Amino acid sequence: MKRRQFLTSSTAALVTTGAVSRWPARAFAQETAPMARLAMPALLDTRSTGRLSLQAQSGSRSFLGGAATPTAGFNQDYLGPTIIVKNGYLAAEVTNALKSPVSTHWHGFLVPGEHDGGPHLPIAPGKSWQPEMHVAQDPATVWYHSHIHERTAEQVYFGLAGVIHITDGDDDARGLPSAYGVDDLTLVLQDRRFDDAGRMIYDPSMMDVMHGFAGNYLLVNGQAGATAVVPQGIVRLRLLNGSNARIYTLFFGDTRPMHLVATDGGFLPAPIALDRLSLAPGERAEVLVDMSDGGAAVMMSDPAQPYGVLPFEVDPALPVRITRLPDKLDGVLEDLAGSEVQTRLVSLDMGMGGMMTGGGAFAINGRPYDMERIDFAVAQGSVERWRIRSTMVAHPFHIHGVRFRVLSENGAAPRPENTGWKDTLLVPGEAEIIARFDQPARQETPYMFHCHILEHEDAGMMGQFTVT
Ligand SMILES: [Cu+2]
Repeated sequence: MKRRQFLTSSTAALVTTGAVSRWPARAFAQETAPMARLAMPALLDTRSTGRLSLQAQSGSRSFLGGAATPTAGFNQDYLGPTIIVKNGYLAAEVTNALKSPVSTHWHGFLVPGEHDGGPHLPIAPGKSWQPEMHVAQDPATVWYHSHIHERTAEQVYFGLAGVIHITDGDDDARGLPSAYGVDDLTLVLQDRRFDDAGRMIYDPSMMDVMHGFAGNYLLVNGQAGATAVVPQGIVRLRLLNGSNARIYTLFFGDTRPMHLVATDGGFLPAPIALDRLSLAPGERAEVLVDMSDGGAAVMMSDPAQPYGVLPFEVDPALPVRITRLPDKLDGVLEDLAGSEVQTRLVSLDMGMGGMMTGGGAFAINGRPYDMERIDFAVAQGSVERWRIRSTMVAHPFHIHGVRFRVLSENGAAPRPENTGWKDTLLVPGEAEIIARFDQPARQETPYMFHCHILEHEDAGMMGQFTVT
């Protein structure tokens, strides 16, 4: 099979790099039909009710057409619905129908610690959690996932995650595609490991914990080998890296650009044309892609060792709503530099020495995560500058309860895709960020700050702080 055929075929979801190249490439190709059409997650629109109801439940799914695998999801077998939210009152109810505790962290929501859904807010089996929230933030693509300490990696891996669109209904005025699943696609990128029988497995070795658990297949919205079918115009892709550890460097095989319009925390002031887009675990990006040439295109990852992520096909029968790229957007990037009252160093530590003596291998500032220890207190409403330093590998760094700006990356100006509002940032080396901590978090329900490689986070590369 020629490389080009491989990359554009229905087995394009196979990740071919590294130790997994022994995988029988076409074992499940027949079951994943040649033109399986990519489906969107179900919609859960809260805009008229101000309410949402989620149930964490067990399920099973045959991802590759082979054996079925036990899974978990919110309201469904694997992953959860895409929740549409507008600013205002939002009453959530999350019920746990699983046999172990789960939580629901709203990653990107700017809500108080008591509503944040972190490790201090477990939902016991058979119980429910009812946070009554007030959403007041810019439109953005955020997400939700379980966040039980030492179990986050496994719970997210088997499906306890979903996407949230915060919307103000003004995307028509912005000239942005907004028809869900037609010209506005939600794409959850996850690599997963499958055994020879097609069962999804999670059995991290010590090396997997060191590097983060990587899969040998790529799923988009829980589907392997599917093709996105889009109208012959401008298409919006809301990308979430929902993988445990894999970092994508996305590009199109025919080199067509991606026009970045939003980062984790909201819109940019204007689109930024990118040939490549890095997306680390936890990060989101919204890009516009021009499909008006009617040609097929393949989104790929890793220019050095390319593999297919998602093929696109144009269906001329689909309604075309947007035919030109917007020149400007209305994202406002507040310049916080100079107003900081505190500077902190956050060292994301990973050392073999600690591992050999048992404990301490994964830590922040030398201390592994301890639920009973508050690492520091931030004054509510104050601006702080944090210098983030990665050891051994590039770690994606996430802070709960805030959005931040990137001041520098390795001493230079931030890369174009990191110039907007962020809540998760890949740090290869050192970066400086700045944020205003507006939301409160008490000692009982502090905010987390951590590496978003889920195996690192579970192993202790996490800390917690209050905002009072
Ligand atoms: Cu890490």
